[in-house]
Amino acid sequence: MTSTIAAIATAPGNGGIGIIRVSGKDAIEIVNRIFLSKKEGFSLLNVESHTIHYGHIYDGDELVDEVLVSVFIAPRSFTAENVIEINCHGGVFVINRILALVLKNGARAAEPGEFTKRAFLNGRIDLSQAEAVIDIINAKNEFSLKNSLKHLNGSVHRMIIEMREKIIHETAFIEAALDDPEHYDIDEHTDELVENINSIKYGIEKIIKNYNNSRIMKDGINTLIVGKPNVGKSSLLNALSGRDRAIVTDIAGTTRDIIEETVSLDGINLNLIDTAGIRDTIDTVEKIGVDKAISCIEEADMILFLIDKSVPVDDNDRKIAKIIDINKTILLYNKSDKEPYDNDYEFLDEFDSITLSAKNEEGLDILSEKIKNMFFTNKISYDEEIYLTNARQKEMIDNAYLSITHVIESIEGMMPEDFWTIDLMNAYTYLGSVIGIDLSDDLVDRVFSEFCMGK
Ligand SMILES: Nc1nc2c(ncn2[C@@H]2O[C@H](COP(=O)(O)OP(=O)(O)OP(=O)(O)O)[C@@H](O)[C@H]2O)c(=O)[nH]1
Ligand SMILES: [Mg+2]
Repeated sequence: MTSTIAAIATAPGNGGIGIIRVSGKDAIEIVNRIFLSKKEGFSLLNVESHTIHYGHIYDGDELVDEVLVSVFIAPRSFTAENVIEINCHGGVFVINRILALVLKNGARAAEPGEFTKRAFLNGRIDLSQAEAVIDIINAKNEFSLKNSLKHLNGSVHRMIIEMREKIIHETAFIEAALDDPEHYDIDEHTDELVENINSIKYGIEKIIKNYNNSRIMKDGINTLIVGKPNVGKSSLLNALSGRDRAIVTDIAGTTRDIIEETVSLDGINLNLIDTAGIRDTIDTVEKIGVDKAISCIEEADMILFLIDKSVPVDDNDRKIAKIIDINKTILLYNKSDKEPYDNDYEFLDEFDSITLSAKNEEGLDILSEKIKNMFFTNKISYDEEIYLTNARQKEMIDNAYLSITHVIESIEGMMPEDFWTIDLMNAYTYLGSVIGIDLSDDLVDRVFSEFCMGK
């Protein structure tokens, strides 16, 4: 880990300012070779940490750009190494030229994620924090960004460390009791053990539950638009997305396939999914679409269920009302601009509903409000601090959960104590791997190669 690495840290192609980041033992020396300040006798080698310097980058005698250079001296930097950031005026050409100069003067091009990897290997951050950096880079919306920042504070880390401490404590007690039964009585301790294990199990459950919510925040709410044919589903998709995304006609059975469109409501991403109108049909193609629509119902985070107020309700409406989960559904009485048909809506009483006109775009603001409320109050709690940010962590925490469940089963099934400790230690290892303890290099490499260059 002695080489000095460099990369462009800002998004490619962005105008304005570009940043080239250099990290490693020789970082300051390398940049000092190409940086000139107007100040008499100035050298970057003599400056203090956390200072910024104005000057110019030169390629030999040729002026390349006017820059600001920030200096962070080891270990007080992100990577815990000497770090220099060159803020230049940007333009793809200039940034690349400065990077090339830095490389020519002794640095090597950083691999994707190498800066963060160094921070991890130098003990500056744990793996779950490192993964949160990936999420900051990729964050799709502001809530997601907020969560990523929170995660960097290490709340998952703290919680897992505590669980691991408890596990070690319990394991040690069991081992001690096996070795020295005269002094340690396991039977007397069993109740407390079960209580502790259950609290760990509860903690893991909480983390798993929040993982699903964090997926929603990052990737958006999968919002399914369902209803029988011709109720105005595609019209609603178009109205919410502000463009003619789906074909709208007065012919029932227009939409045959799944149509997706992402819209943003005050920072919450909705993945709107328009589907084929659900009805019994003998048309082969339409039937495939109907089956697809039905199969999406289960997985949707939220359902917008449309009823056409201007026509009689029928068995198709009733069937849909039966197969959707009322808790994640908003019922929309559409076509409010038309003369309403005198229907008995008793079978829909339980649904949370609003009336609107997709065609005239009336009532959409109330719908937005309702979606947001649903998201904020019923489904997601934003104050919740504990989130996992990716699938690898999820897999490990699932494994930990399984191991803990086995411990409880072994205790209840009066299995020999050896069985308890095996599963306890498995849980301990899995929890550790969520936050990057005891990882094989292979895994470290895999995780870090997901990072963008320069981060
Ligand atoms: N008056 C009125 N007409 C509407 C409204 N919403 C949709 N329509 C009309 O209803 C017809 C069907 O609209 P679509 O959006 O294609 O309905 P759909 O539910 O997607 O229909 P399928 O794809 O066939 O299942 C079209 O003629 C729309 O213009 C509305 O709020 N008011
Ligand atoms: Mg349609």
